[in-house]
Amino acid sequence: MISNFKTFNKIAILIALIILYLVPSESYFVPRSKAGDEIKDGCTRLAKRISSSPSYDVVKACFEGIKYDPKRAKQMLDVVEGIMLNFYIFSDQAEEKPQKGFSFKPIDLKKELNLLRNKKYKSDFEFMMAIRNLIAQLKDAHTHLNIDCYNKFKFSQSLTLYSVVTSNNQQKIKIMDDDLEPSNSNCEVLKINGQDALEAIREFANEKVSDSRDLGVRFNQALVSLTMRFGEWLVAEGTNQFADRNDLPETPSINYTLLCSGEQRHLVRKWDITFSGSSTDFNDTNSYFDQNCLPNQSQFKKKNTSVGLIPESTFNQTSTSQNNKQITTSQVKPILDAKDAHFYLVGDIGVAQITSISFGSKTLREIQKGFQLLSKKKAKKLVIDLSNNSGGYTGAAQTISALLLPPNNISYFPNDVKITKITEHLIGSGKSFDPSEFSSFPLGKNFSSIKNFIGKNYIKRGGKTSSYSRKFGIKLDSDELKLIKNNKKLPWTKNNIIILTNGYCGSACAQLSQYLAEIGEYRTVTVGGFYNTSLSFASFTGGEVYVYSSSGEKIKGIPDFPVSGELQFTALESYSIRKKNEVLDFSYRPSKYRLYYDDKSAKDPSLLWSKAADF
Ligand SMILES: *[C@@H]1O[C@H](CO)[C@@H](O)[C@H](O)[C@H]1NC(C)=O
Ligand SMILES: *[C@@H]1O[C@H](CO)[C@@H](O)[C@H](O)[C@H]1NC(C)=O
Ligand SMILES: *[C@@H]1O[C@H](CO)[C@@H](O)[C@H](O)[C@H]1NC(C)=O
Ligand SMILES: *[C@@H]1O[C@H](CO)[C@@H](O)[C@H](O)[C@H]1NC(C)=O
Ligand SMILES: *[C@@H]1O[C@H](CO)[C@@H](O)[C@H](O)[C@H]1NC(C)=O
Ligand SMILES: *[C@@H]1O[C@H](CO)[C@@H](O)[C@H](O)[C@H]1NC(C)=O
Ligand SMILES: *[C@@H]1O[C@H](CO)[C@@H](O)[C@H](O)[C@H]1NC(C)=O
Ligand SMILES: *[C@@H]1O[C@H](CO)[C@@H](O)[C@H](O)[C@H]1NC(C)=O
Ligand SMILES: CC(=O)N[C@H]1CO[C@H](CO)[C@@H](O)[C@@H]1O
Repeated sequence: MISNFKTFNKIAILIALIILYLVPSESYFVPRSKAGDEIKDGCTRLAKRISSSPSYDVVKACFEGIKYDPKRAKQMLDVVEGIMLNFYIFSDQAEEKPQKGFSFKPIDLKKELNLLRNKKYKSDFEFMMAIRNLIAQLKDAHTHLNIDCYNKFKFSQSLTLYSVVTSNNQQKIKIMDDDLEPSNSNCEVLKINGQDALEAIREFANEKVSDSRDLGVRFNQALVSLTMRFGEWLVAEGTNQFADRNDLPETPSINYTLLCSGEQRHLVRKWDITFSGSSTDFNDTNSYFDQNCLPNQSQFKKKNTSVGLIPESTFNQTSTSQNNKQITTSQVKPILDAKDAHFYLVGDIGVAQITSISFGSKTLREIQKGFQLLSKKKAKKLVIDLSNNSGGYTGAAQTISALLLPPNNISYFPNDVKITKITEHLIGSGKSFDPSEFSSFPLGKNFSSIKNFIGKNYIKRGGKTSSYSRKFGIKLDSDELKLIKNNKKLPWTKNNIIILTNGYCGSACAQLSQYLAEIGEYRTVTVGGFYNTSLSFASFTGGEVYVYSSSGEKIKGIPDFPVSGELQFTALESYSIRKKNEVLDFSYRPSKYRLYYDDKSAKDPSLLWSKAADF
């Protein structure tokens, strides 16, 4: 077997070499001056290993072999500048200093993009990552630039990390499960690459995680979160970011110093690399580039709207680890399961655990039934666990708010959109921004005309004055309105409803939790984060999110997306109702009460429900 494999390998190498020497230097190919008969083209080496786990060095060599093309780079910068300055609702706000409690750098996008324009790059990879990282520094989970060429690999340490606060208030990093060496599970991590482990994760969360403007929430996302699926706790997709990465890591391996049952040991762990690109049908840099980096022309769709609304959660919540966990607390009694909403009784406490907001009217009816069942079973309190919830439809968030809060309440925060020469043309019936889908705020009337919707609202932020539309709400559909109308009043009030999150309750989930906290005055509890440091109960509220991509529609005035990939961005912003001019994304709202994980609750989060109910 082994010798067969070797022979095969040699033949393949030989063929590849012949091709290399026959093909004159191609535009994407960077010749290297290494001597010997080793294959010089990184992507050729990668092609041989693509279906097993390719090595870190080979992936890196393939990426770095793709030549920097000033023309393509200029087009990419023009796309990002055009989209971000015209559509990105926070382009001015991002320049302002963060409110106390948040942690991010103010960014002048135009200035930063100009700096990137004037820099020299060794490769296309270096350039594309620089622009991707600039967008990531906004710390807005709704807004990111994905480059298929370099973001179609998953780099995994094959282990999950978590953090506990011990009974004597020490915060520690630990390994939850090690898929390769199970004997490392439950060990404490003392050091990572020689640095204090807690400090290393904090630094990683600060620099590399962009899911929240709150560092404590980013810290939670750097570590593992469990989410409920099919009656089991699974690793929530998008968590465990320190050990599961989408960008090429800085080093080929990570060196952990572990403390296992009183013994210190070192673990040097390489990245397990898998590829999910559009095609494995490549055999050198040139063909890798054509297959995985260039836009796929046949995918261009013919639609009316220029930018596609993504009402759905963009984060899949699927398992990345085989180590599923059952709910161990015997006192948890399932009441009803409705897609991503699970209803339980824990003693006399009702629990609604909601892990997404991507609900249609059928699921919303089930959710309504879940609340009613808990009421029928005489639940004395209601804990709404919104941890690990990346959102979904704003209409569903409004409907759930309306089911819980007293009737005749407006159930949404007002929004607006940026008005520029380019966006103005996209406002109208059947277009990207359709005023007939919106109602005026606070009166809830229809907008009489496009001009009426656009209004004359100039707001100064970050030293710049820009124009914004009138404030508006997003209309509910007839099913949602019917559901609310026929809702039977629930027995709980702000004195016995508690919202629990790990801070990662984003988008439509943030709309829901922040509305319930602000208008319903519900109590909020968060878990995780840093010891003795307050933590936001919601992140990236946004309003609505749009994408500009290589496979979507074109926008007049913005160049085509030059590579296969997408730029996703926040297009609508939501405002507080009580503090009229406060933009929710930039308003630091920590939870009133705090919980920390211990060894048991990190592995079975249902243990937190009765603790949260005690506040
Ligand atoms: C590489 O791909 C090209 C185009 O598909 C093909 O013509 C060539 O034979 C391939 N070379 C090898 C070594 O597979
Ligand atoms: C791992 O780190 C420890 C100290 O933190 C060091 O002694 C050891 O040599 C390192 N191992 C490798 C392979 O880098
Ligand atoms: C999210 O993950 C954390 C950490 O494992 C857990 O405590 C929390 O309860 C989870 N929440 C949901 C809704 O899955
Ligand atoms: C391009 O897109 C079409 C349609 O989605 C698909 O059939 C085809 O395989 C794609 N080609 C590549 C190279 O990804
Ligand atoms: C495109 O817009 C026109 C005019 O607004 C409309 O009549 C047509 O049905 C739309 N087409 C699609 C595919 O939505
Ligand atoms: C999410 O999962 C669905 C079904 O499992 C799949 O079709 C879809 O491509 C996934 N989306 C992402 C962004 O991974
Ligand atoms: C407001 O607009 C909706 C369409 O979105 C329409 O059905 C409704 O009749 C309008 N209401 C008034 C008062 O014009
Ligand atoms: C918690 O932080 C406060 C200041 O923010 C400090 O006064 C207090 O001593 C801290 N408590 C513990 C137990 O570390
Ligand atoms: C927006 C709005 O009208 N909110 C109200 C909802 O109901 C509560 C309690 O009745 C009021 O305090 C809010 O002002």
